[in-house]
Amino acid sequence: MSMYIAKSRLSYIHTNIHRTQEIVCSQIQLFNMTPKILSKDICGRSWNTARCYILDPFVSLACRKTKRESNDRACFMALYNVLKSYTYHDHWCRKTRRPTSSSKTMTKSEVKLLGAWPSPFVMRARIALNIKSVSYEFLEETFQPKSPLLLDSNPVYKKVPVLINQDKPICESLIIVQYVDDVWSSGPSILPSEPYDRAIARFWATYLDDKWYPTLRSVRGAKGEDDRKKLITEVGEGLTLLEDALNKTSRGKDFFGGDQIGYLDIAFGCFLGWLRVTESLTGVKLLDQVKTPCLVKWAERFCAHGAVKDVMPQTEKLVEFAKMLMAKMAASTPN
Ligand SMILES: N[C@@H](CCC(=O)N[C@@H](CS)C(=O)NCC(=O)O)C(=O)O
Repeated sequence: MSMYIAKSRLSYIHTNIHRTQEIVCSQIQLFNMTPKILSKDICGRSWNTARCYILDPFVSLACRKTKRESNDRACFMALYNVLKSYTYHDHWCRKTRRPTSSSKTMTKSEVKLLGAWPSPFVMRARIALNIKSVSYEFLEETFQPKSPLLLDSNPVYKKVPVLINQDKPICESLIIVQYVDDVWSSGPSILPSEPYDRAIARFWATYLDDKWYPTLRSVRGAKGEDDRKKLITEVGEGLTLLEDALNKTSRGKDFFGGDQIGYLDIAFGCFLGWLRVTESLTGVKLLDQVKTPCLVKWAERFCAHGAVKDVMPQTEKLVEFAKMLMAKMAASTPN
């Protein structure tokens, strides 16, 4: 059985989200069916075109979500994101190409993510896939030794994450996030639409990977108290720069990406777990209410976000993992 949502209902999305939720959820519950959206004319497109694009790659995501999670809210959110993107004219124009094989709905086994639970870089890929409501198989890499799949799919760096889409591997977390944004372009956009904003987001993401995070990581391996203090000061200075970047790029909204989590939110947010680990191990508050008040609020919002909260490891678990790494490092370092 199918569910039909008429065009008039689409307009509810913007004007009355709660009512829309009721409509979608009640119909899903009522029929326990494959959602289908019918509209004679959406944003000036013909019924056939609209039907083709809406039914083909996107709605089945909502459908699969309901089956898997038996959760009306999750189903509604997936459906809502689909509908929302179709009511934006500019968004619609980007989607008028016939879906290529790579943008069609993929079955679970077609998308795999090779990762490791404590890895902040892996979290980036997971958040991006969650934002786009893409189902994927998570393959935990233990590195003992590195699996043949990892060595085959990332022979250059031999690191996780590796996203494997239809047997094609994509390596490097930030490249994966951009790839996910390109392939599943129907979902909420991850990269900013303006070239300048994209450039700025990429600038800060590169700063985080090349400078800020390596400094944070080296706090754990600091040689002596002076070295540790110097590194902590550098981390704090970086956070002040990022506080400023947040104020500029968010333009008063909740995230670096504006109203929604975007590229820079993902690039930075994935390090929050390890930032807390460093705070816990050193006893120094790095994300500080006085020095970086906006980042403190942003971090709370980021961690509570639906695409993030299930993939953000618990700090205590990460602290245990960090202690194990430090013990291993100490054991292998000659006196
Ligand atoms: N620049 C890479 C970094 C990935 C990375 O460092 N991954 C770590 C896990 S957090 C890894 O696979 N380490 C295994 C190794 O270095 O042998 C990215 O952004 O994906």
